Amino acid sequence: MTRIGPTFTRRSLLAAPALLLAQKSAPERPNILFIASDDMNNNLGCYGHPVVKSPNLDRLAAEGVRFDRAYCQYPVCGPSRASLLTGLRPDSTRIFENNIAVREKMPDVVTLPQLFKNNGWHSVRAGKMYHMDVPGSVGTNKWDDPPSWDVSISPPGKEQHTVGEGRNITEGRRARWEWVSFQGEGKDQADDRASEIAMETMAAKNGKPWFLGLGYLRPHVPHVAPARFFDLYPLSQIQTVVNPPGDLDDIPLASEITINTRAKDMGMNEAEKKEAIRAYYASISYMDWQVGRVIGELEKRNLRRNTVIVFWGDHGWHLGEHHRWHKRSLFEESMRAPLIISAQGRKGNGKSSQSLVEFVDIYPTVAELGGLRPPPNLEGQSMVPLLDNPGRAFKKAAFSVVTAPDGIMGRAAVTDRHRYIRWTGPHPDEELFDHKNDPREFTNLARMREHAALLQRMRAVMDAGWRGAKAT
Ligand SMILES: [Ca+2]
Repeated sequence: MTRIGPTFTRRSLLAAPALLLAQKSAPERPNILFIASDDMNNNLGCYGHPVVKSPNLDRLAAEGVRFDRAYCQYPVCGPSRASLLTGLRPDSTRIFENNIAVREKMPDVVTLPQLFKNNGWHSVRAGKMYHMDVPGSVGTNKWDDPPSWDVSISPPGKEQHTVGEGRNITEGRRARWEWVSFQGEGKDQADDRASEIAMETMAAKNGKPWFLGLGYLRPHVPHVAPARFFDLYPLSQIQTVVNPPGDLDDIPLASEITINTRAKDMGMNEAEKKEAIRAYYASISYMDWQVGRVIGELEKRNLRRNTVIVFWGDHGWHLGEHHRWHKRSLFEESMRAPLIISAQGRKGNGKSSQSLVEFVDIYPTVAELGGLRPPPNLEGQSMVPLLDNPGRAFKKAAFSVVTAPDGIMGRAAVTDRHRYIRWTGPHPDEELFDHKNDPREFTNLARMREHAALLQRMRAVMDAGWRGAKAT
């Protein structure tokens, strides 16, 4: 116990009477079950998907508030997670790529799990919370942040080496879309082990509440899941996206370059696309099943009432929209991700919120739900008012940024109705979409003279930035 020193003791003695009083009236310190799913877009039953089966997350959404317009601050794993877990935007974290440890750039930052740890919570990581290269670095702690945790575990997993039926659909092309359907429960999978660690954490009796960062790898590729989850999705039921001819004609070169590592549709034909989508869906249902196991254990131990559950995907994922099968775009499917918060007794539980929220808002929200004061320099705002009144107005815009080789940088501002994207670097350009008339973002209005006034207004939103879009 390194923190017990003269200073701690003296302060404790002085604080003791006040603390006792406060404890009588204040609620118990809640456990925090903080669940991340990798490359998870909004294709969940609770978000209205017609085919995907996610009964456990649907139930969680019914017991909490589902955020329908939650946006990540960078649509790639490492930068998004660094931003979310520090409550700071990429311009402040200066993490614009994968494979950078948070503490390299911010030695003194107090991360969200660290805040809880510093205040007496038992802080545990099971699986991918900060960046982890999947599947290459599964089982390693390469880009973890040790000061965030009391216990930090990267369970190994067999990933694409799992014995079963499957293949790499895009073999020999500049992409990898591999799946394995296996028999049995998958005790050799990292996600299964992560659930076991989570359940062991709940069983520990150390007198402390816990903060549990539970990071699932699925539905990130390779899509490895028990056969019964593949069986949920007959190929005949899978529908592929139809992009109108010429969809990409009005898309800036910079936008194209952000995904140039992958060929258009990864060179897949219709049958291969369906096979790829089925594998992604099967991985979602497997991850959902893991979530169900963990929440079931929580209920069995009678801990559900005093546990705040937060579920988030680190960014979205394209399944063929604009011929993309990846993240790293500033389109809706890549920038938006699922977010569900379930805290007992909130008036908005069972409802959804259409208000714009950003992933930097998660840190101050969870801190408030734990009764903790977050660091003053955070760049998001607490969503707790939305947990009681999900229909309440919140932010005027949500922001995301993405980078690409040769100094290309794209910034997106999403308002209630529009998306504006500004590209800087060697190919400066703009995009503007009207979600009311064009929800799938096929027509770039920035190229049309008749929308010049709207373009000016959206440029002003971008120029004012997040400080100008704050909730009041
Ligand atoms: Ca990811």
